[in-house]
Amino acid sequence: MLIERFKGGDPRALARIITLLESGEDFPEELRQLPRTARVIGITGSPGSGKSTLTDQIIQELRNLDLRVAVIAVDPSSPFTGGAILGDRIRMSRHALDSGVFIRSLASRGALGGVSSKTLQVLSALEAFGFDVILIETVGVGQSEVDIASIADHTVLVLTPNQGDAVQAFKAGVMEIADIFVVNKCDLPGADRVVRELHATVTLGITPDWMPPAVKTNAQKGEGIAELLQALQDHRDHLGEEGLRERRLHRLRFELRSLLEDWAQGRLKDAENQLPEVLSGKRSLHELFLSLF
Ligand SMILES: Nc1nc2c(ncn2[C@@H]2O[C@H](COP(=O)(O)OP(=O)(O)OP(=O)(O)O)[C@@H](O)[C@H]2O)c(=O)[nH]1
Ligand SMILES: [Mg+2]
Repeated sequence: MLIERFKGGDPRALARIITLLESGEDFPEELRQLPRTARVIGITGSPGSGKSTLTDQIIQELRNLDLRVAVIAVDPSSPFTGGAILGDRIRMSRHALDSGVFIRSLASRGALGGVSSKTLQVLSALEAFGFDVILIETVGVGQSEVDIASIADHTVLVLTPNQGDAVQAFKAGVMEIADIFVVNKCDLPGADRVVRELHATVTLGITPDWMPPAVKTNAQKGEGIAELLQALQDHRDHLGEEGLRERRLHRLRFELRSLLEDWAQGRLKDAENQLPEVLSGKRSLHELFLSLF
């Protein structure tokens, strides 16, 4: 049975369940009770800032610590989708045969790239499967980077030196989501300037009393990755059990809201057909509204 194989740790059963979730099946009841203990790290930033390359390096470091790692890439354009770029395929292939690593890409919701309730269900499945760390890569355009901060325990915002005025490049509300800034591609000129800019402008983020640090990395060469992991650990220590609990409550709230939104969307579709009756005065809009429940 699929669920038994899943519980027995068969990655093919996990992949199958994720496919079923994606096609709209409900989350299996038998898996709901399994504990949720994975650390969830959100990695977001502009297109091409090096998120996948960085993720690949983080996987490597975590594997060195013998942690089991899953990656969700929420973006159709991500190299994780199957490697439009040959280089990415080669780069990812080093983890392909590692049973402690599971990588899956998921379509984002609409053009804004928000995190959908399906993505959250996949996250739950990965947690239930027993991964120690789950990395979620989202492209920082539109809604996704704000969503990611609602579901991750730690949110990493990736910037690059060639972004011009890096801090101004993001729209209001985005800088605030970062628990940790990464200035990637630090081999390019201007990295120190971006770090200075961050230090000058960044105030407290969403974690109380936590000043988000800026870590310089060269993801291509694997430089600065140990420092990034240390920053993640510092943030974890800062959160403590209470802070971590807060984050998880936040994630559950987000998940609940997503489910409600999906439900409301469905009901709206049903109700739209009946709007002509409201227009012709056969029934009131309020009556129609009440009939939806
Ligand atoms: N010079 C330099 N190039 C890098 C570095 N890290 C990544 N790159 C390159 O930047 C390009 C984009 O890297 P990706 O990891 O695909 O970036 P991404 O943010 O995942 O891109 P999207 O998922 O498409 O938004 C690739 O050609 C990488 O090789 C770095 O530290 N220095
Ligand atoms: Mg990518």
